[in-house]
Amino acid sequence: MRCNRLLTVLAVVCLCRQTNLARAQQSSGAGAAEVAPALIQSVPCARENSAAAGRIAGVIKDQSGAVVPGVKIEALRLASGIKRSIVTDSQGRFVFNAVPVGRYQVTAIATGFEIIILHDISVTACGEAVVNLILKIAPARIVVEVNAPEIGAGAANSHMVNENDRARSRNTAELLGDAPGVSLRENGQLASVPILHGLGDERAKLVVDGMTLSSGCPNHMNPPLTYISPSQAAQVTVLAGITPVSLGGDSIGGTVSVDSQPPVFAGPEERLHAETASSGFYRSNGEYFGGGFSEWVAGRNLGIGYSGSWTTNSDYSDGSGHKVTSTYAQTTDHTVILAVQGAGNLLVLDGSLRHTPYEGFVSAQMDLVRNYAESLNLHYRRNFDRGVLDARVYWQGSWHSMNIGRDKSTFPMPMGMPMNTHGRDLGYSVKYEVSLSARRTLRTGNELHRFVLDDIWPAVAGMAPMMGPNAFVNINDGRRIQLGWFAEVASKWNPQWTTLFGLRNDTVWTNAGPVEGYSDMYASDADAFNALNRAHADVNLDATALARYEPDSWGTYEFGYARKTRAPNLYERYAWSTNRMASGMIGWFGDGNYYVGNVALKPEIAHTVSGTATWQDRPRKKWELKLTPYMTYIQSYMDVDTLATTTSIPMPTAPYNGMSTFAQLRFANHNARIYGGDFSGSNALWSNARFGQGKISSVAGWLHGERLDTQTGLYQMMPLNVRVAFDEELKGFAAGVGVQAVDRKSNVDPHRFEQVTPGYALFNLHASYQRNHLQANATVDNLLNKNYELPLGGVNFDDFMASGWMSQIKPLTGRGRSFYVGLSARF
Ligand SMILES: [Cu+2]
Repeated sequence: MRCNRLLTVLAVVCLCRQTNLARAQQSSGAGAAEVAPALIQSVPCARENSAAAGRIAGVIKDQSGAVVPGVKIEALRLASGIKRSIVTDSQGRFVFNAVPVGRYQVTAIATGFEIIILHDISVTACGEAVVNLILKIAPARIVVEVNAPEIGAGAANSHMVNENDRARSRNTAELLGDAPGVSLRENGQLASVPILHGLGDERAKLVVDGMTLSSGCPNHMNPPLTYISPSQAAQVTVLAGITPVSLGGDSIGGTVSVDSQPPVFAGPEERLHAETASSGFYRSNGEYFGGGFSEWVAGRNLGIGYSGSWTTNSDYSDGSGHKVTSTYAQTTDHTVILAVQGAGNLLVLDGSLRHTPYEGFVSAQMDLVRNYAESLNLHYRRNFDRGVLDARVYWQGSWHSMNIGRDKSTFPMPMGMPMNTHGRDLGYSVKYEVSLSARRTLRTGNELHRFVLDDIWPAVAGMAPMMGPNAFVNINDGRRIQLGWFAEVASKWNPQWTTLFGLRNDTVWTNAGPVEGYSDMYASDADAFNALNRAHADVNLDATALARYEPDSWGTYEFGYARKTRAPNLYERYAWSTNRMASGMIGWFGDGNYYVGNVALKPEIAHTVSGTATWQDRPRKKWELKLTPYMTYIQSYMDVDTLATTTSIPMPTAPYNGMSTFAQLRFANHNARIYGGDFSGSNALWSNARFGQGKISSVAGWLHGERLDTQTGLYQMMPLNVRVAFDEELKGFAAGVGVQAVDRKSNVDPHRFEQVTPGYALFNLHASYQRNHLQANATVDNLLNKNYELPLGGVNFDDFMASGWMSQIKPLTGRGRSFYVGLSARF
């Protein structure tokens, strides 16, 4: 049922079609339902069957080996969209007779068990596709995607979001959780930004329900993942390694996709299919409250739904009991979904409103005082017997305001400093995937993304010439248009070797209109900027080559090379003022420095070699080990040159002299290199009816980033970090304990005066219980109330302001101990 959007996200290479043995294998990251091979056998054709029909049959058992009667089995024919369903008999058996030849998605649904989805089962003429499944008891409504392994999956991590994920996440970026290769930059309470292998923010491609969205703010207070709430997010996919060109473009760090629940229509035996979900939670540290509600009603061909959520919180306290100011936030969202299907066609229209009335940014000089966005997203999908056509057109408008928030009372100007941005995203994508032969799949597509931005700071009465009498025009009609084309071919040469080759071209046009400052004191910069030729066209070429080798049942080895390119964003090119106050408003780094754009900035080009080795005992899925080493050389990495350093404060009302040194930096291209490795592993300790399932798992990452001309560290490189978790599940009850250890961050960026942060270890506990439609979750984060500095948290600018700008600015401290309780219901 989830496959429509999932297929888009993963761009599934269905390599199993040509073989009789479609070895069904569970996708990474989603728990451990055991799945027996889906085997296609020849069966005697019944005379009454047409020659173009076969059967799907199997037996469903639980983990103790007992057959499970009453399991609902659905078979969806991908070409026609026609779904048949059946219930297993007293022996756990099911048979779909006389099903037309083609590709099917088979889903097994039973109360109290994980839902299993097999995406691509082939039915041949007079053949029988055998689907024997072993269901796993589920504490929550967990969906396990099962598929033939696809190339490019080595470094991919995809999981269905469940209540346990939501319990540990304050925002949607945190749903990426323990995915190897991912770290998060702290950015307000709602706007955390993923960093993949050291390449973060706009260096990674962030896709929300298939839409490419832009941060319409010089401090990236509204990055793409803020436009889908954790309660609406149903699936998260991270590609931190070599990304297929069909999923990349205008990015160098990899791809993160977050998708909401795709529509589910009524089956043949239902008149109406209805789903209701509601949830509420409380988190003690920072007084978080929130809740979500969704309703979905569908007939066989038409469905309509609503989902909405609301959260609010005040400031949190760190492990020393110190209140970390400007960490409050509130947000609310509403989405209406309309979907139509028939004869292999699916059309979905989403409309969303999102409103964030306030959000503090402790690392920035400004806070968010309003962000309002509207979006429309129209998605069309058609399944053919040999392929899939996927098309989308979308629009989003955002209205964003910054000013001095309620905690920054020591700001030297009580009248504040209003700044307003208005961003418009408009885009489309058309993707076509087709089986060229039994062993070869072609994917090709065309995408357009257009972003228009205005960034205007109104005059402040009585503050001329520093902040009046005119409005400060920071970006005037900034335009960034990306047009991309790609083609890639996946080939299965023999049972051991699979390859993927792709080429992609993205042309990025940027431009911005003439600007002016608050007054004549800004005129020389403005005149110089207005005299420049500001229109740029960057023609970028990306290429990916990947190979996978599966010599035996224990190991899979995937390795390859990618060339990826990202063109500058509008602020990197067009932030024009070298005035210290004005340039202090630019910069999404949380470091307190002042940034100036560079019209001559070139695109950055990353050359990456990487490999993933996976070892597992495949038949039993008891253990798995995965290792991903990587090395990236980034030509023309968009870093900075120092224009000036200062220890005095650029505020207009008083000649403050600080004790901290800040830099005014101009964006500039310099070559850089990042290398590192990810490790993940899991081992089932026990699995039986009496003791349930016990599992130990671990994720670790290490990397080193270096700018090559100065041989200095790159900004915000996550130090060595290791997570270990022990989890137990029994009869609807699940509990676990985890530890996260982070090394001292000593490889820092001297150009930004980035500070060393000490190492630390955090312990956490979680428990959940599910009964029928209800689930309760409880967690304790930072159990020992450890006081620690966030390696990717930037600085605490609020404390620096509160000291009268007269202290050494310090790194941001993380949250102290916090209790969480949540309750959710699904019908
Ligand atoms: Cu902002």
